[in-house]
Amino acid sequence: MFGSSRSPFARKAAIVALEAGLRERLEFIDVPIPAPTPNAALAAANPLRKLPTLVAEGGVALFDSPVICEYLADQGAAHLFPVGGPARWRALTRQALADGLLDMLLLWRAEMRRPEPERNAALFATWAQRRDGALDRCEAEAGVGALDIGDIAIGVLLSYLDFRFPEFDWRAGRPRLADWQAAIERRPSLRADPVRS
Ligand SMILES: N[C@@H](CCC(=O)N[C@@H](CS)C(=O)NCC(=O)O)C(=O)O
Repeated sequence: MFGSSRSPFARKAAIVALEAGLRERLEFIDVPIPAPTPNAALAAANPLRKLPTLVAEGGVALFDSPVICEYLADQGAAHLFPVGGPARWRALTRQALADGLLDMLLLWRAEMRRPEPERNAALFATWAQRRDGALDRCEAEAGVGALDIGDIAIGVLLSYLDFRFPEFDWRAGRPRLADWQAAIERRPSLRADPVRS
């Protein structure tokens, strides 16, 4: 699997590999972001050159992270993707919520790297509203139901916020989510180093 120690999406896939008992069979190839030159093997597997990209047995390339996670879970942690019914749509939608906010946070960081006069201030206001709304949804739903891919995606999202946006106190006003995150972070799969475990 092509990934990066700093990619939350690659971390999500590595966590699912651990939950599925597959981590030893997974070779994690750490690709720097931004890369000075494109990684040729990654580009051959995925023309979008996104991380993570998994080259499965038989040479089949799989992406993006929801597809990789479902493939890995299918081999040892199938409960993470409930089969059919409301539990499935809830799990997938919560994964999409977390992944969607992560996509936005990557754009946020890119915008912050531009010189201040060139930044689009209006973007930050709408991003902040969407971020807060998504986190409020997570607060409202914290701890409901059995562990699934939505929970893993939200756990990854919250630790990315701690890592990249330490000045933003997402825990303020969200006590259930804060307690929930402290608990899920104790799982061995979330404690593990995504690259070296
Ligand atoms: N929707 C994709 C998003 C993947 C993504 O944006 N990965 C980032 C790293 S966190 C990436 O590859 N960035 C490098 C680039 O876009 O060139 C997924 O879930 O896998």
